Amino acid sequence: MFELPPLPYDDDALEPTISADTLQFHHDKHHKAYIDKTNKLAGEAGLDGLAMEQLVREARKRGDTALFNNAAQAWNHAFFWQCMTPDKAQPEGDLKPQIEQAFGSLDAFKAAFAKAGEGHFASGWVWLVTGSEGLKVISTHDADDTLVREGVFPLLVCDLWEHAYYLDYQNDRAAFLKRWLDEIANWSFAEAQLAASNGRGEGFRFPPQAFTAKDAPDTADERRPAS
Ligand code: MN3
Repeated sequence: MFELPPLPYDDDALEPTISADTLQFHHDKHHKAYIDKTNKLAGEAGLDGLAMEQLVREARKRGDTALFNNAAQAWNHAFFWQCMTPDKAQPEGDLKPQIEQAFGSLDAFKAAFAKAGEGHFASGWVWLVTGSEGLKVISTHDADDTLVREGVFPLLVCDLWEHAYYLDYQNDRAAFLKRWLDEIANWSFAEAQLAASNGRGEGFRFPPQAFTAKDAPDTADERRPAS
């Protein structure tokens, strides 16, 4: 059985960019519902005991859309919480030059990310990923995620579902994305993911390691892009 991982900060830690109300609803209601449905559907499918990453891939392989949607959303949200921080910072380390190489500058990256997020029709996610072609921005629809994409390793994601921003920004997704990038994007998490994609350190896995260190990952290979 999967448990709802707690937020890695207080409900009001991301204010005013994201209100405590939004974060509470988003985490305590939406994310919890995905976890609960995943547990129910995984049990019915005879897939108890798999890691969340394996479950997402198995559900996709079987064409079990309901299980895929809930398990992928359970994973995506756990990853998304890590992609935000109240500790303002700028990209450093290897991340900074790689962003500059791929996009020209940090501002150009932000513009590309915001444009992809704004232009994405309806619900989904906008990602910064790395792979054999270097850093790229992609968007995925609904629950779809990077776990089922060969050779793609996620560094950062922003939730484009209306529940992520509607209470605070109403229909202004562009304003949400701009402030998200400028004020709360977690560059040090993205940098740790980038290092993990190169075999240095542990990449994100469900549940986040701070939540249950005892559930240590079994293999390191699964987290790396199949380049
Ligand atoms: Mn959401």
